Amino acid sequence: MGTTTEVTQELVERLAAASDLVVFTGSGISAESGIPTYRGNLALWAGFRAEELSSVAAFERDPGQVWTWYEERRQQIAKAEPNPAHRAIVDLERAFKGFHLITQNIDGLHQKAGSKDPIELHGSIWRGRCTREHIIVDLTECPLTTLPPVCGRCGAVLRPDVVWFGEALPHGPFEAANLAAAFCGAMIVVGTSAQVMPAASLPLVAKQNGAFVVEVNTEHTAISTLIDETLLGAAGGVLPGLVEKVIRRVESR
Ligand code: BV8
Repeated sequence: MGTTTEVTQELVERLAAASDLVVFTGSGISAESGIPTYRGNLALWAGFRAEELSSVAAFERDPGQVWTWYEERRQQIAKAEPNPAHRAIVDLERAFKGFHLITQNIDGLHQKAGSKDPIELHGSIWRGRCTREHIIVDLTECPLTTLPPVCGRCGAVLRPDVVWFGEALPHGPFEAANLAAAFCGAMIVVGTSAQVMPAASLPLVAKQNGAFVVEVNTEHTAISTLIDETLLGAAGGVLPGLVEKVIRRVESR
């Protein structure tokens, strides 16, 4: 379980040798785009912890308050641009036949960077779900003219189409993520503290199935002692260099 601040040749070889590569991201990858992380400035809002506001109980108690929080995050994310780390992942997707991007992020910045169809484990802040009919609708209007937004079909209040604490992850995406993790030859984990379950189990699923697992983070995380390598640094700073070397190695085969 090594720690490095340099992109070593061994690291490049192990990643380039993978037939199937998975990239798994958390909010740290969007930090350099100006989006606060959960353990960072997003931790507290109006005296509430993020975990408290991201809950059915909070929404039932005061849907207006929860929507005010999500709308503030939407407006902040709408102004944000993908950073070099998001773009490096798009380059990886082009270079590897077997490639999956799994994200815990609801900000949509991977898609904005050009990633094809990331597996969104925790949903998206750019979709809504009808609280009566449970249909999912795109909610790209920003700022929202009506808060809380309502269902265009039945008029019931919409909720953000995100997974709240205490709620199960959507079956399809979680199943697809587990399969991708179980069958990959290597996984790059970027910008997650790996504390929220069941998402944080995915790097361990990959490790247990023989994959080479490296994390890119500004600090050690809950999985650092359980995986192969920790590449210490800001994702926007180190990922482009790592990806460039890996792609050159893949293309030299
Ligand atoms: C469920 C959407 C059951 C909403 C999110 C005890 C043990 C195990 C589990 C639990 C437990 N108690 C409770 C649970 C369950 C709970 C959980 O795991 N809680 C944690 C806090 C202990 N999990 C759940 O509730 C899940 N559901 O268990 O349901 C069930 C099962 C079946 C049937 C019915 C019910 C649902 C979890 C999903 C919740 N929704 N988001 C919204 O956003 O509003 S989770 C949300 O938080 C994010 O999506 C993400 O997953 C998580 C935050 O983690 P990170 O993204 O890693 O962010 P963090 O700030 O922690 O870390 C940032 C990292 O980046 C740091 O390491 C930092 O160093 C690094 N970094 C910073 N800058 C940079 C950087 N790295 C690189 N470059 C940089 N520039």
